[in-house]
Amino acid sequence: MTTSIKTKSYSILKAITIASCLMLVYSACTSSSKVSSPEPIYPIPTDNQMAWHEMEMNAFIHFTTNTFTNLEWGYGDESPSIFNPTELDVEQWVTTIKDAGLKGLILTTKHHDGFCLWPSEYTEHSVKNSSYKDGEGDIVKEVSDACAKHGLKFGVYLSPWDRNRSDYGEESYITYFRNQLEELLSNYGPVFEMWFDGANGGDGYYGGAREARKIDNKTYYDWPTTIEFARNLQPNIIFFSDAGPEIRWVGNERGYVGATNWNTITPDTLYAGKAGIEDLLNRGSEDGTHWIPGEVDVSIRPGWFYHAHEDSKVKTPEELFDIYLTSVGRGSVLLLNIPPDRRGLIHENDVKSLKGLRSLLDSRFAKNIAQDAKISADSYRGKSKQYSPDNMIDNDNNSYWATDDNIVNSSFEVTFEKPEEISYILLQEFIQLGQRIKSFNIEVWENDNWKEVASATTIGHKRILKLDPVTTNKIRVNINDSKACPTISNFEVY
Ligand code: FUL
Repeated sequence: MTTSIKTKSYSILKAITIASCLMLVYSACTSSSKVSSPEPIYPIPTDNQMAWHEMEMNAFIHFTTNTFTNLEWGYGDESPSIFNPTELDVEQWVTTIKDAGLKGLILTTKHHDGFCLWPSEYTEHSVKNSSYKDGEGDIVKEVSDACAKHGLKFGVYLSPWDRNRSDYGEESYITYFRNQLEELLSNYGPVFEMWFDGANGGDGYYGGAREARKIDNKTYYDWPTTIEFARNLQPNIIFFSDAGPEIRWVGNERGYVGATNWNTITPDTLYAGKAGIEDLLNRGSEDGTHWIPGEVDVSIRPGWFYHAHEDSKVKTPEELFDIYLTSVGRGSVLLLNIPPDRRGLIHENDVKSLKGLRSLLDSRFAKNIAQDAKISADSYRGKSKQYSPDNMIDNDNNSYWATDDNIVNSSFEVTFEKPEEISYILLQEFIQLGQRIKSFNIEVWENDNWKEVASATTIGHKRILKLDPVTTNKIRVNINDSKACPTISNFEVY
């Protein structure tokens, strides 16, 4: 009896000891509390920039007297009375845009011709002297209200260059410009983005002077003061211009950012309208001092404004899909221009293309086969579950795979239950800790060997690689170089 009690207590003790050891080993392997998160690699995005990255696709709306004169750049002498959309329906704009999956809308409240889509109290050159609603209309209000109603974010384009104003080029015009900004940023609800165009072509009507005027792009607008003024009115606003401060142009209007696309750039010597910086803007700089990501602005038609003769030249769904790959698929945001016609409607051909784009996106990215695959990595940070490769397929962009600090090249692998045909690979970096990855490649398992099917440089918010379709049961992603330990939040395969 005594012996058996002793034996029993010994066994219990042994079991407890083994269990404690196992728990210790387990917690050493999985505990997250002991493993610190990677240090950020600066610069990093602000919360407002992060929200903008996540929008991915927005609409640009170009609408002014040009729609009625067939011009791209109005001279500034157009009579407001010619602005007469007879069937204007902003609900149609907003629902078309929303159904295509775009998240925001930026409206040209005033283009270079100076005509204002809202009844500004500082000029007569506006809707208040147009035929639209007998001068009682306010298109900025209609559009911002429709955006709020349908859950699209609303943004504003206000052309700095004004070919109508007699005082363009003088100090008083800057006051006029800021007064208009104040109206736009005070009376139309939240504004997520402000678009400052770098175009300053020179000649114009200028209140009847009809001459060429030159301003110094670098100093005339005093951007820092204007931006601070605007930010006081809309604390969450972000500013686009050639040179930022929050979003940069990508150096072309044809629909692509660089295949190498750093969200970082050094803005010291940049300013809106500066010539010769297109390549730099297209790629960004690996060692840039500021987070200023690129936005790809491109029109669904050849022109920015509606012209009936371009009805047959609307980009096809396939062309728009390619633009999606070279903008969103390279870590940028797509700003797709969809200009309303003279009726005040988005033309049927444009609606058709947008629907087509939506169905291509839905069908080509229908089923992420990485989701049900097994994933493993040759290393992960402190062997902590918090940084395990599973975080890349957990549908949660706030969790990520990371390696130890000293490891800047590392691989991960996904294995499918059965061979699958794959055409697209999608990766996302956890950019809240900075953009890190400099080069990576993709291999598939074929005839008992790894075969490279793609190689690329940067990832950023999102990278989509289109492959020649290949059938395989295993994919390996090799991160070959990174500024610091890589952090990847999402991996998808289609
Ligand atoms: C350019 C402008 O000159 C075009 O008319 C258009 O507004 C485009 C988005 O930006 O610089």
